[in-house]
This record gives sequence, C-alpha cells and structure tokens, in this order.
Amino acid sequence: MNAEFSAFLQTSQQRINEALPQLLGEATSEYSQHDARLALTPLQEACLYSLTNGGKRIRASLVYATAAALKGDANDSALDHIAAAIEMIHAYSLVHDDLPAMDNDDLRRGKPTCHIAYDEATAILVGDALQSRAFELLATLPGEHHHAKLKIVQVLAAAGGPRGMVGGQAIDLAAVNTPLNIDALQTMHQLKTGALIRAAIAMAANWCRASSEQVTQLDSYGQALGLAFQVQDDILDIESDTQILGKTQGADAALNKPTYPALLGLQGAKELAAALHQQAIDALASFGPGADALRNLSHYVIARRH
Ligand code: GRG
Repeated sequence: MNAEFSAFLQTSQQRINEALPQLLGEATSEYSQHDARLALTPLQEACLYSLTNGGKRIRASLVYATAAALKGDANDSALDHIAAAIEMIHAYSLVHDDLPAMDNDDLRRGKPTCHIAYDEATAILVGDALQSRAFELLATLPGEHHHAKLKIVQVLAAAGGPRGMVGGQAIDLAAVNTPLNIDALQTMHQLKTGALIRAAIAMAANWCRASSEQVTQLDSYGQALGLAFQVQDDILDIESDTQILGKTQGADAALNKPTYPALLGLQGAKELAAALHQQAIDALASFGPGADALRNLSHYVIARRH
C-alpha cells in the first residue's frame, strides 16, 4: 500500500468512525449533547456496539474516494451522512446475517456478534433501527440539492432491497447444499454484496453532480470492484484464519456454500480477482489522478487479508 493511499484510508476511517456515533446519536437528542455512551437504552447501546466494533470502512471510503475523483468539496458534511448511511445498512446486514436463522455466527469483527453480546430480539431490532436511521440521514442531508437527495434515497433503497442485497441474501440462503453454476453465483454476489458497493459510489457521484457518462464509468468500476471483493472474500474463507478474519474461517465450506474457489479452484479464483481489478482500473481510464484513491481501493480489496 503506498503512503498516500495509506493516509487516505486512515483519514477516511477516522472521519467515519467519529461521525458514526454522532450521527447515530442525533436521532435521540437527549444523548447527543453528552458523552454518547451515557444514558443509552439497551437498544441504543447495541446499535452503537454493532456500528463501532471495527470494520474496514470500505464503503465509507468509496464515498470519499468517489467525491475526490469528481473534485467534490472534501469537507462537505453531506459526504459523512452518505458514508454513515451506507455503513449503517452494511452493519445492519451483518447483524442480521449472523443471526441463528441465517448464517448463525458468533464472531464478527473479532468480537461476539450482536445476538451473542445482547440477544436475538435486540439484534433484530438493531438491524431495523440502523436501517431506519440510514434513510433518515439521507432524507435530511444538509444542502439544497433536493433532486440529488431524492435520487440518493432511491439508490440506497433499491440497493438494499429485494432487487439488491436482500434479494441476494435470499438466493444465498436457498443455495446451501445446492450447486450453483458460475453465472448464478455471480448474480447472487452482485446482489448480496455488489449492490451496496455500487450504491456507495452512485450516491457520492449523484451528490457531486457527476455527468451521466461519469456515473456510468464509475458504476462499471463499482461492478468490477463488488465482484472482486466477493471473490477475495471466498479466497480468504479458505486461506486466512479466524483470528485475522475476525469471523469464523471456513464458514462457507462448513455450510456447504457455493464459492468461487469451489467452482474455479483457488488459483482460478485468484486469477479472476486480478482480472476484475484490471476491469475496475480500466473503467476509470478517463479520470485523472483525482481517482487514484479509487484505483488503490480496488487493489486493496483484492490484496486484503481480512
Ligand atoms: C441479512 C438482509 C441481510 C443481508 C445480508 C452482505 C450480507 C447480506 C451478508 C454478509 C455475509 C458476508 C460475510 C458476505 C461476504 C461479503 C461481506 C459483506 C463481507 C463483510 O464486509 P467487509 O469485509 O466487513 O467490508 P467490515 O467488517 O470490514 O465492514
């Protein structure tokens, strides 16, 4: 990782890690003025636990990197709202995915999953609460750019819904013990994981008034990146270990889930990840050095160890 990108990633992570408790807390004014951890209800505490328990913040970083590629105002606080909204939807999906009725996992980001640290009912409510709060944040984005606000709400709703993440999760749950071919596997991941990654980019692009041509190019980048992310996730499920991953290693194999290494072999999956990275880079051909953070993020996604 080069020094410039390492600094970008660190700054983005710090920025969203500071914004998240604050933007979660502003929903309940009684604790926004105080230490965010004072006088929390159990639900608020569990929301905070699930949102601030680490995480690489790739989706938030994509928001900031897309704004940089489009020469948007880096200090615009609306970017923090957009980044927080996507991280809230992502955190909700992980909390629900870990539930016994879904993947039944007790470790996430190196810590007990929400339903283990609290209980199942609380974990369900945490997901519900984070989802509502995400849309509230988008509906109240600072600024007068009303058309973009509506578009951004629509982008996230579609990406998180039955034609996006939730639809992909349904295919995933139905696929346990079922052989999927490579096309079906790709469709599932494009929905389950890819849709939110694309949404992070599309929301920032709309906010920064990208041209329709730029939106299309950035979306091609997002599609390749989203798939590369998933291929690498499947590779890590085999190659990494539970401590580094922060979640149970081998969980896919244990559930007999279809994966890229299962279909293509480990080497084939690595070659696919590299090819998708190149596709992502090619999609940014008409962008200047302002898009370097996006380029480096793509490399980070296929080189990550957790
Ligand atoms: C429950 C509606 C519902 C959806 C769940 C995304 C998802 C759908 C489930 C997550 C299952 C999973 C582990 C998928 C692999 C890809 C993925 C989303 C990994 C976690 O994302 P990272 O690595 O996580 O960006 P951090 O912890 O860094 O934020």
